[in-house]
Amino acid sequence: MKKALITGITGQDGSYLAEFLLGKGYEVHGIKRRASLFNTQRIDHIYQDPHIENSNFKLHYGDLTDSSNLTRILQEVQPDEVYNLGAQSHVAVSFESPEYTADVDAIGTLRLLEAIRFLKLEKKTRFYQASTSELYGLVQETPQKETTPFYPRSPYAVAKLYAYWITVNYREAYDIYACNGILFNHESPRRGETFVTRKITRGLANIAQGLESCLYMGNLDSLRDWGHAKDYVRMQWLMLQQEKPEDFVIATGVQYSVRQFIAWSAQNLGIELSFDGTGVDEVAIVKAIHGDMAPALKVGDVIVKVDPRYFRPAEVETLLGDPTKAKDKLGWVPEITVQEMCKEMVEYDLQQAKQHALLRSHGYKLPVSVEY
Ligand code: NDP
Ligand code: GDR
Repeated sequence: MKKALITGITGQDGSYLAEFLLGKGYEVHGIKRRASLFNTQRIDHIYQDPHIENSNFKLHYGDLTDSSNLTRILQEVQPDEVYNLGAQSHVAVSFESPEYTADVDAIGTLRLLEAIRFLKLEKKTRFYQASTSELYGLVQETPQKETTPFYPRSPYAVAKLYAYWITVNYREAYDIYACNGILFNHESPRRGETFVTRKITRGLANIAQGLESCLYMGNLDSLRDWGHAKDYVRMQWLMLQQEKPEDFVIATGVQYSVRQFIAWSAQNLGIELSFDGTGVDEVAIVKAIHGDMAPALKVGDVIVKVDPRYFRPAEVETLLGDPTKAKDKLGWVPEITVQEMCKEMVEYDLQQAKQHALLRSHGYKLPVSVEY
């Protein structure tokens, strides 16, 4: 039985990857951070009581800022594959916590690679690094592929640039099987609530159910190449199954604006929107309502407003990936379209909003809005 160790197992990708690897018969180990509240909601459905014998899903307390902890876990587990998905992964937050972001996202990667080297696991352990389309930042070529020059535009992207190159360096210097997956944005109902797609689907579902009145957004013109996280974790595994380690762009090859994603999300709730104004004055107004999913709304309501507080100090305006190499070498075919994904996310968030509305009508106080 192969053993995999996943950092960031409690995150969106970690949870899908853990499910995927368990399905392939792996023994899956995950590193989770100690938190004052439970932080395992995304993996509770695959959790196994550690008291049962032959459990093939194990969690270890740890942190990417703690070398001795990482080294001890690697020594204990002796993994065949390490997936480094752990990160302070929010671009806007990285402008507020740049040093911490560098420590976790850049030096955290080095710590893991050093642990592999220190424990002499170079020949045994294959390493996947969660690299990102944010490396392209101020894009130098469209669409972006493996050879496109990088131009990072945030402390997050700069930290990930270090992680990208240290992964390449350890591959070349120590012959470790180490790969970068340069993944473009990927989303799902498990996406963190402060990333733009989930902020939109959750915010509009809450508004439709009367839990909130307005969704405040940043740059609506931003263009992204969005895929589904389930499709993307399959590629993370495939990259570690090749004869020799290489870096791959994973993307759909199609881009849309944030405004378009808002319009689709609204349509999935039976709401037609009209966008008025531009830049900081832009708003979206309810033009028509179909069906009964938005009982709290009426025609003419303003439910989206741009708020400059969500503009970033340096923005990545456009990203569009060219996944040709992954298609040719890994047989990459994304199975879920962005429109299908948007529908799935809205349905999930509408269900949640209905439950919250019911609980609220019985006196429970629940948080509904989020920053970023
Ligand atoms: P999430 O933000 O959902 O998950 C991040 C994970 O990292 C969480 O499990 C989090 O733990 C953990 N983590 C954060 N800080 C630390 C730390 N100091 N030590 C150990 N673990 C830590 O991200 P995604 O699942 O969306 O992304 C996975 C990886 O892929 C990240 O590295 C991200 O930067 C990268 N990426 C993501 C893309 C996307 O579109 N989703 C695209 C390209 C790259 P906790 O739950 O406790 O917060
Ligand atoms: P991104 O994702 O920065 O691409 O990083 P995010 O969803 O946060 O932003 C995408 C684009 O939408 C614009 N935007 C807003 N973003 C947020 N969060 N909130 C808003 O209100 C808002 N309004 C407009 C942003 O300015 C941006 O242009 C994600 C993360 O998962 C990274 O970890 C990963 O590396 C990259 O995707 C690929």
